[in-house]
Amino acid sequence: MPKLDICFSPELLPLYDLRGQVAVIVDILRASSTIVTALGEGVTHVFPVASLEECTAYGQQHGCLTAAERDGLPAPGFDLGNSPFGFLDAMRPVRGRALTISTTNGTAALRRSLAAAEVVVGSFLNLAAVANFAREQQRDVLVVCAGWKGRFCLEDTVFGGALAERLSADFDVRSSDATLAALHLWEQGKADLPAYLLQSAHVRRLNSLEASKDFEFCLRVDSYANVLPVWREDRL
Ligand code: 3SL
Repeated sequence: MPKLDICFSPELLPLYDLRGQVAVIVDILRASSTIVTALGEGVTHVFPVASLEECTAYGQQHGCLTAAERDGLPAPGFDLGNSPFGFLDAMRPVRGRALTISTTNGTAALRRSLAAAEVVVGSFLNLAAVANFAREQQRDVLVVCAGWKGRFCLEDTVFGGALAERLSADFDVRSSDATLAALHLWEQGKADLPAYLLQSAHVRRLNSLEASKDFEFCLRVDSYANVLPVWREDRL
């Protein structure tokens, strides 16, 4: 039976061998949720990049939309920040456009995970799509939590628990302490996810930046149940 494990921070990635595995990159608040929303709203493909310089260069090279965030705020000089609502604005339709995006933690975590056999982006919004893909692949899965500047983030780990619960019939979710811990956290929070995650550091950070509506949006389980960002060549 394949195994599901959880890496609590990209800083811990050197402890894992990603080769042959499915890496699920998770930055619930907000990069992975925003990427899923962008594709769900008709963006054709996404170039996730680590640096702002690459974001500018991809934007010019591909003539695509650019989105960038640093420390929770939109980085100056780009079309969009990292709010999923940037892709839901009827005044600025995104359907049919390509996108390049750079965020503090999420896109950097993705770029650090490319040794995996398959790299996908996970969020509560597309939990079903990620679970279905993992079942089809029948490979070990590593949930890579983007965290915050190398530190543990509650919401990313709680997502790991939600995915482990969905896959518990088909995957070994009991042999890693990290997965067991995530399952416990999910069990604590699942009845009322917004209330449970209100205590997390990044929610407090977003609230201070007046981005609390993003927080509620990012917790809508399976609202883009068929959207699966999969890494192919240089894009999702
Ligand atoms: O660090 C990231 O990747 C972002 O998702 C953080 S924020 O939610 O935009 O502050």
